[in-house]
Amino acid sequence: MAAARGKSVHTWWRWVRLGCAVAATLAWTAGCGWQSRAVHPGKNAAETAKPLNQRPVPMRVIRHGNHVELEMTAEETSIQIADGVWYHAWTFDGTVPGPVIWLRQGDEVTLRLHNADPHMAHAIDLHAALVAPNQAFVDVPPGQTRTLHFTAKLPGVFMYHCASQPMLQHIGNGMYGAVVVVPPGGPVPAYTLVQSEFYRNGDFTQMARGRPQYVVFNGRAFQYVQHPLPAKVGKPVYIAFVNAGPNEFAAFHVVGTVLRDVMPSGSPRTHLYDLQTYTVAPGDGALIRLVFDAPGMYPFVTHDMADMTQGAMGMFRVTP
Ligand SMILES: [Cu+2]
Repeated sequence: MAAARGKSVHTWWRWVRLGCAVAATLAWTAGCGWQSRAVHPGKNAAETAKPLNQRPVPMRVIRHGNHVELEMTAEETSIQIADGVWYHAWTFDGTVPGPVIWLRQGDEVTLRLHNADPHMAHAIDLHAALVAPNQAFVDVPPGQTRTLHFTAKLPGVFMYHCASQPMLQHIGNGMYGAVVVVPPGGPVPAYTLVQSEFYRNGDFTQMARGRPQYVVFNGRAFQYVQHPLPAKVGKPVYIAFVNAGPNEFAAFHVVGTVLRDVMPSGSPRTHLYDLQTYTVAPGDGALIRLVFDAPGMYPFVTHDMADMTQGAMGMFRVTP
């Protein structure tokens, strides 16, 4: 039995090595040099003479009872998206994805967004906020700060992202993250996974055509193959999953088990039980309960094989 499991993992590792090779080849052959006529994208990394690499400024969180004050910073920072591959990213707080915003249902939130990027305006759109977007999700010019207020009325697993135009480019360059709103007595997820894509040199042509160079969990290809996520036999593990896109659908699947309980958008009002694979559209999320029956290594992937091969694969290491 142990030998059979060993063989299975060996097979998946061969997939990973093949995936890395294919991704490298695609990266090398990808084209560039096209500008959209429908929208006017900013310069991509290859066109910028001296890309900024601003120091990450961590999110500031101050909580008084159910009043939560958040301070976030839009900035340009270089990040590592695969082994030896750096990307000139547009970010919230210097990381991709941006920080997870943890809230309790009913929290009154004040969010100050400071735009430290000298090149362009940025904005923030939080799917957890039920507000008028033309009032709340407005552009913040370079060097300025804007404040928005919302109440976390609904529990769930939500996306946030930059709302400045062209949004495809701002999200494609790294401006997104997860908001997790936990209801009273609700489970707190052990892991947050954000699926997203990177396009070669931030090239807008490739973004518009939907041809990613890498598809990743939490900003870096295959990172959880190299550093598996721990879990225990028989102990439920809750995953807050967000698909930031900007283009690819996620087909979340865990090899060797089923998704025992899926709450679409993380809403506790809907439960789907014992699914083999669950589709998460760009801009959506889910709260997923897993239970592992035996110790071993369990790959988690998007079952879109092209996307998996480009980096959207990780491992759970399950112990007794
Ligand atoms: Cu932006």
